[in-house]
Amino acid sequence: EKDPKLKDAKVLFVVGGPGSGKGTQCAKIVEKYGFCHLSSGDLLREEVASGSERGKKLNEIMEKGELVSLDDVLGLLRDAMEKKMADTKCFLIDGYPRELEQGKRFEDELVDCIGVLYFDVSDETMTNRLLERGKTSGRVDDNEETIKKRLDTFHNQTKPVIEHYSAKDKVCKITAEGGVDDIFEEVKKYMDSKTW
Ligand code: B4P
Repeated sequence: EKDPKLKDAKVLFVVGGPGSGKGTQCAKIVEKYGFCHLSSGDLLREEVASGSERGKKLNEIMEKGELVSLDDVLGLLRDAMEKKMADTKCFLIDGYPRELEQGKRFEDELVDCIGVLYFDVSDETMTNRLLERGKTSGRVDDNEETIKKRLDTFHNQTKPVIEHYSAKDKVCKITAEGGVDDIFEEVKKYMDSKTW
């Protein structure tokens, strides 16, 4: 049963490997198109920062580069979306779904997605970006060992999500090796091709 409170929500999933530029491009989309940006990673880090028992458990999992439980992420997203519905109905759901079941549960219990924006980047580029960010980010997962684990998690668990939505013709794949503004030119073409 879908969530009646989210019946009019328009959802764009934003996926890609760790460091593929999801967060960076979402910030630019918000600036130009005024969507509500919900990053599953940011929501989880906020929970960790609150110092709650639940946050401590989440931090251990993120430190290992693994996926936290589906119920935890879905609950955070649902709460955040319901709160924002009064301001906007257009949502960028960034970093989600990271496994097939996440996509299914979201669409069964919340609302269907309009499309999936996929940033395609080589492992080498993603690793370099994250190591660079790790110099100043203070994030528990921006180190060489965890980055390797996160890339494995992406290839094993998130790639099937992209295949699933590709088969439904819902994926816009963007080659995201270049500079931030060049990539955004491609993103705009997709955003302008839809009615939001
Ligand atoms: P996330 O927070 O989603 O982290 P991420 O994959 O690193 O993406 P991020 O948005 O940070 O990277 P971006 O490409 O913007 O997830 C962290 C962890 O949380 C996961 O490993 C997992 O444990 C957990 N988690 C999150 N969602 C979950 C879910 N749905 N289910 C279960 N667990 C979940 O930026 C990377 C860097 O590259 C930045 O420094 C940026 O400045 C730079 N950059 C971006 N674009 C660039 C470009 N074009 N050129 C050069 N540099 C660029």
